[in-house]
Amino acid sequence: MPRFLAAAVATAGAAVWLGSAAPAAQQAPNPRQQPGATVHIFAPEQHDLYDGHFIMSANRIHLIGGLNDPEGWDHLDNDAKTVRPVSGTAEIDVDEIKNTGTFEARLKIPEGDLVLTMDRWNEFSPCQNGGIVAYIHEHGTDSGCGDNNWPKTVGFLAGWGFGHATLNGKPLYQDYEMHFMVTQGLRDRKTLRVNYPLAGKMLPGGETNPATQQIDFYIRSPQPNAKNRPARQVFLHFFGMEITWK
Ligand SMILES: [Cu+2]
Repeated sequence: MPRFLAAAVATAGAAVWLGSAAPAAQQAPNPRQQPGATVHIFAPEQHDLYDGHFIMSANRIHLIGGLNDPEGWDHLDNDAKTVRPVSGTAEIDVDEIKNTGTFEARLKIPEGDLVLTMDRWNEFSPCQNGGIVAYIHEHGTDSGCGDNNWPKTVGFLAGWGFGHATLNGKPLYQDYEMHFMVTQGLRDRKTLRVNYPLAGKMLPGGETNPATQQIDFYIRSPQPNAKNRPARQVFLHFFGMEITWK
């Protein structure tokens, strides 16, 4: 039984056993089953024709901050103060079932030609389902998957692993952690701001705009640095405002 189905059955069983004495809030968050959701869709693996093969291009890429920012930077930059457009694309061609395939971004940044390449997919947490997963809720404080650096959102496709970067053909980063996620819109299409945490948030679906779609991706050092946000020595972070499914 796929892991998500097993978790759902276990959760349902626990709810029955506990009866009406157990409020829904006490159930462990399930990244595929959000309490209060009014749309239910089938998981990818519940479709006869699901082939697990996602081919996507990401465009309108933006870099947050810069390569050589002095310590104390904010590379989440929800206010979009240090965001700049860069030319180039991110190309994804993966098998979500087998956890194989490629992620590569080729970008022109102020310092030159930057290439980010995923070298091996890796599951850092069970919700990542082998390193590549489709159709889960991620991030926020209650999605059941990921940290709260981003709002809770539907991840149409996400991948985690280790990769490297080159700048003008020379090694820049090696064996760094990488993550990409194609999600509902987190950034306003005009201001590029992330409205998170949202003051006076009333609704459970997270601080996203499901009328838009985008990608975030980063390469980050294993070395921490508490003065930076996120608290890493390196956290090179991009987002893209256009996604093409092929
Ligand atoms: Cu993510």
